[in-house]
Amino acid sequence: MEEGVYDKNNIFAKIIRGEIPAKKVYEDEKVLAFNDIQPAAPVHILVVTKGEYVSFNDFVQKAKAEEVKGFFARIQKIAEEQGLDKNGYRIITNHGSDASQSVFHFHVHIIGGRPLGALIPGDTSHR
Ligand code: DGP
Repeated sequence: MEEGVYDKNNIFAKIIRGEIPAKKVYEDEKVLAFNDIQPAAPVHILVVTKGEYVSFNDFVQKAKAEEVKGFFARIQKIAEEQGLDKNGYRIITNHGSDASQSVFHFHVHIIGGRPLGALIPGDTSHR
């Protein structure tokens, strides 16, 4: 894939269009949240924009401030609704190859439901 070019046939675009099933957690006109197919923890939700952004960079550079704020405010609400506030949770977004981004439609992982350990596997510096 050419870097920075949005592919309308990426897997999350297909989930948004209803062409591929997903276990939806939340949906409105701008945001969709669904369970990750390979959960890393008891709660592992992907929150995606309905707007066509390749990654975090693309989203922050192109989306209006209101959309950026609304997206992150929604992540907080979903985490709260999942009961993650009390014990904590982690949000992750992977941009590009060093971060192993594998789906090129901007998304944030909400991960929680157990102690999550090191920030990066094998790295004990944040324990
Ligand atoms: P990332 O590395 O940040 O691009 O993570 C992409 C995530 O998407 C990864 O945790 C697995 C998940 N995923 C990939 N394909 C599907 C799918 O078809 N359905 C669901 N629910 N999740 C998927």
